[in-house]
Amino acid sequence: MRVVVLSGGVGGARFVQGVVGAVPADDVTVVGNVGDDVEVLGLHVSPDLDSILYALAGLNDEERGWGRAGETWRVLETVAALNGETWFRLGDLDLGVHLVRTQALRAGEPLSRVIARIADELGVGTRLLPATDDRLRTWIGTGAGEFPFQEWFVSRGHRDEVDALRFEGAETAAPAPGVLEALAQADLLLLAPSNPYVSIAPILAVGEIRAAVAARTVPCVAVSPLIAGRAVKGPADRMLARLAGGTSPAHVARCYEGLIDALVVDEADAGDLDGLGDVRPIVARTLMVDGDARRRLAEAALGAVPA
Ligand code: FO1
Repeated sequence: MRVVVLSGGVGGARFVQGVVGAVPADDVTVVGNVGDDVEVLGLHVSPDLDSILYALAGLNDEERGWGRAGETWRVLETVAALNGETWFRLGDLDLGVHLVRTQALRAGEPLSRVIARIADELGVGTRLLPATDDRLRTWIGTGAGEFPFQEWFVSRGHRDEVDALRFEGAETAAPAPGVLEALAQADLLLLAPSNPYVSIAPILAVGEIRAAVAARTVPCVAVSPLIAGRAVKGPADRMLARLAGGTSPAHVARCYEGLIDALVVDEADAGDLDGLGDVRPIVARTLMVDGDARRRLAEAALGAVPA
């Protein structure tokens, strides 16, 4: 069964691990968010793509959720001693990837090719594609002003309530090579349990990707990132409450109106399924504590396609 997963970073990466545990790795294509990408210390950082790469390569730091296990911070210490930019913490192991990526991008290589090369070197057998090779950046509109995503998320600790989102560059962004082909050939589309507003929406902001998902002839299943109306980590619940008017499964489903056929919800939300309309609920345990839990969650979503 060929599967395409649209995914953000940390939670999405854990879900992708589960999908790869449930179907052969080379049947899976992951389309990752680049709206979080940021230039730090002159380097191009792709946090969500890297979280997925590190998770699939078994190099990720489970506890922190982002970056590499066994990370050290010697370079950052030097940067700090020199009064350089340290608000976005780049570890020594992580920096190697940013150096290689930035050099390749400056030499004119598209991001999709650089990511494919890095994935190959890390022994990742799953195809990981950025949503687009074009510049697409998420901006967060708040009462305190509009901020680039990472400035709001990391530097301001996502404390400001979000009033609006803007995906700079999305109007003209083209899907990265392979994205539309993968969507056309898939037997199942999955939306990972990532933040609908800042992880999945920037992918769907690429017009041709959204149109391909809307025109699908195969099931599309989203996995809710909320458990009992709360985010496991991060601002998804606050954003849903403010922007969608609530945190029930129906509010999550409404973020994907016309795009999904089923929504995987946690057992804790099984009593709160009103208002889903045509969207079929699939009740499962969605907390991805370990490899088994991730695979079981993936299997629940994959079950939307009859074997
Ligand atoms: N998140 C933080 O909260 N603080 C950081 O300093 C930070 C650095 C960082 C470096 C590389 C990377 O790939 C991710 C990093 N993240 C950091 C996580 C990142 O901001 C978020 O995981 C995503 O952008 C949200 O999906």
